[in-house]
Amino acid sequence: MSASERLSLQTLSRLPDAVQRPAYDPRAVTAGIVHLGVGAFHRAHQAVYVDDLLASDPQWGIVGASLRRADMRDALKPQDDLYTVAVRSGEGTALRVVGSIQKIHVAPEDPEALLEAMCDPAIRIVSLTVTEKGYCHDPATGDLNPEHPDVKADLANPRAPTSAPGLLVEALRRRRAANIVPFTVMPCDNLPANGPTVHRIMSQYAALLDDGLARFVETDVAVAGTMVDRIVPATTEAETAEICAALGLQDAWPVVTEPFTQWVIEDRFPTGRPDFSAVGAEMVADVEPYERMKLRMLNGSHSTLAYLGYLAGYETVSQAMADPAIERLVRQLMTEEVMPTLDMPGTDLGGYRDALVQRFHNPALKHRTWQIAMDGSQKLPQRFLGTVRDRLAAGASLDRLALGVAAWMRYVTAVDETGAPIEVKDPLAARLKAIADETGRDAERLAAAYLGVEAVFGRDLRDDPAFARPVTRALAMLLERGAAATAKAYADGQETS
Ligand code: CS2
Repeated sequence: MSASERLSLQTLSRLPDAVQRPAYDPRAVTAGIVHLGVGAFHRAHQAVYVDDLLASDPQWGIVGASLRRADMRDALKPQDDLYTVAVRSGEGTALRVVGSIQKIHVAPEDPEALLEAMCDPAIRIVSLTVTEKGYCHDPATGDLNPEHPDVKADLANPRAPTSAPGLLVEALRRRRAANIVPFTVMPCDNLPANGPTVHRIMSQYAALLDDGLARFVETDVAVAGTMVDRIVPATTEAETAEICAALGLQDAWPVVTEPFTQWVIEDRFPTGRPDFSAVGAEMVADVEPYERMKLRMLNGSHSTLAYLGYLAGYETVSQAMADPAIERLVRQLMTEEVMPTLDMPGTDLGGYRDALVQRFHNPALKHRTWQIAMDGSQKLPQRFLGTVRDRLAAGASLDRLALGVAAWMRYVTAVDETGAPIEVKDPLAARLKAIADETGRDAERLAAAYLGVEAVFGRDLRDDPAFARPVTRALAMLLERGAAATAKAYADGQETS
């Protein structure tokens, strides 16, 4: 067998026995789901559940779409959209080839082909992983941002949209006009209350076009919120080479992930759905408490690790976690400041926290702090600020939350502790850097200037001294003593000294 041959339907049978492969004939599958945003996360999460599902119910294949770039389609098309999922932990690696994606559209190349797929009556679900910023909303309020350049472009040309809200609403409009039942929308991104939030964004977008359409979207379209969880770092070249060697075949873009996976889905699919619970998803009436728990516990800790860890010179999450002060700090953050805000009867939150700490330690994952640090302006509200508002309302302490927020502020100044530039990826990066350049290094002024960014902090937090004070204190210590020493001082309970 030559290692230069490509993974494909043709070569599938040549995989080593240890590699799991589809338990169905991918050629016999028909499409039931369109997925917008075929990135690593989708391929390691929803597409794996669907891969399990197809063995008993072959009508739920996935037609994928990339909303910006062609790279995923280009990588997977020559291999019949098959790809490998490598599940890695300290115990080793398990490989699995997934066949649930049937085709990938590239929206900017041919929006019409994607809209046609979304209007196929066999499609019952349109799911999304377009990242927080893909919803074109204001992160502080959760409302559509009508000034967003993609929204403005779509409103000017609504029949050939390119944004996620534009595509969803146009496809729903066409289905309505053709008397085809609407699909259920299933957002799978880390937004707060992602079901109601995405429903509102769609309705608001539709209202800018047509009142009747807006009413239809509001009342006749179902949006099933979800909580999704699996850590999926960007695949490195070395990992790709290792995986190809183990396959004996070339896979242009495998995904690497952890053993843990969780999917909680709001059971709201009036026009049909597959038996997701048969493949391990949890169907619930109200998904919000699960989302809140996950966003505040996992993602809040992740962002704290990302900003403090990056500034302290740690490249990956597991390296940051190997710093005992940072590990202690993350535990304190969850136990003392996040867990009291969660109302989860029947859930062992302490056990959930301990499992998270263990997942963050996974030495086999190269999850870069820089990757998680991306798009902080879109992530802070659901990861930190909801918790902050609950703590403020309860008159409770929030020093560790404030430290996470201050570490973000220090990070977006775009200069690290050695004076080298930081490549800050964020839709607001230029503005955030300009704020630092204009304001200088005075913690009080810098914190006040960042707290004034309304799209992140809203109007309430800027003027609340119970929040501004601990943020300013943390930022002062970060600027003076650096992230490693600050993390240690906070972990030792010396944050006010
Ligand atoms: C991470 C998430 O990149 C990030 O911001 O916090 O992608 C995280 O790994 C997932 O939400 C885990 O489910």
